[in-house]
Amino acid sequence: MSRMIRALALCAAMMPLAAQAATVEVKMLSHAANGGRGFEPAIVHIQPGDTVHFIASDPGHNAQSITGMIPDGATPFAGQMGHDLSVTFSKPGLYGYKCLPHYFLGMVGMVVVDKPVNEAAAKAVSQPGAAKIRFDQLFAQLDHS
Ligand SMILES: [Cu+2]
Repeated sequence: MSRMIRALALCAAMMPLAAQAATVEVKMLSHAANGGRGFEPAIVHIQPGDTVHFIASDPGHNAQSITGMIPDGATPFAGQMGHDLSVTFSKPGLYGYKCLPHYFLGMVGMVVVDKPVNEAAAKAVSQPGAAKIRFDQLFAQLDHS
């Protein structure tokens, strides 16, 4: 193998490390697949450095992290009502989030960055109203994915 070809092969082998960060879209909806208000998709799996773009598809919603449901040392986030929000996630772990006015109605979602290392702590957070039912569904989905 010539030195040039060897160098090219090395570059190709290293490509995944240099892969561009991805952006994933999550819609904030008044009529999600389950019939009620919700985030779609409700669970997204991404890698550190990737961005989630929350889209204000319908008015009157936001996305904000739930205290106790993000990894240690991670930065909480909170979008403005009715506005898109882009969040870049760097720390691995599970991020539980809510729509503030519809939290108790179960408008919640999860972002999983690499592995849900803080899943047990996130599960232990007490949830209001229908948010508990919805999170039970999402955790069950996560555990079987
Ligand atoms: Cu909402």
